[in-house]
Amino acid sequence: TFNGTWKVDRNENYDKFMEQMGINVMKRKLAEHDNLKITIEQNGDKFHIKESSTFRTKEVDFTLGVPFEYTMADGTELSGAWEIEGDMMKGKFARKDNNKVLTTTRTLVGGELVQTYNYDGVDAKRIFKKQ
Ligand code: MYR
Repeated sequence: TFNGTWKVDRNENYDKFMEQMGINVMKRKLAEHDNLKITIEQNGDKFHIKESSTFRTKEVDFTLGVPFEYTMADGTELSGAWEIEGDMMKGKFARKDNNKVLTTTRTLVGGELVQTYNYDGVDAKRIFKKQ
């Protein structure tokens, strides 16, 4: 189960990913150490997510397979949906400003939550530990 509170522990290639997203170097430096914490509550195919970081706190509700809107910390707006395939959450979102696709997955690996990101040919990971 993905349920619980997860605190980011480390990032892989996140700076390059953010650069590809067009985020400037000052924001990237701050985002690399944003202390992101996500609380996931899944009930059937409905999810309630609480996100908190040095940038903001935010709550998001979605249903698997149903498109919703999400605004990133820098204001970039995305639209898309999460699905579950096997043990993996798979998200496919499009930026509203340029229609380019951002894909993301969540899996549990050795008690850690691994979130992958792909945008425009660049992959990154953020790895979270359970609190
Ligand atoms: C959630 O499940 O946490 C809420 C919905 C997430 C939507 C997609 C997440 C993409 C976040 C991209 C951040 C990239 C920063 C450059």
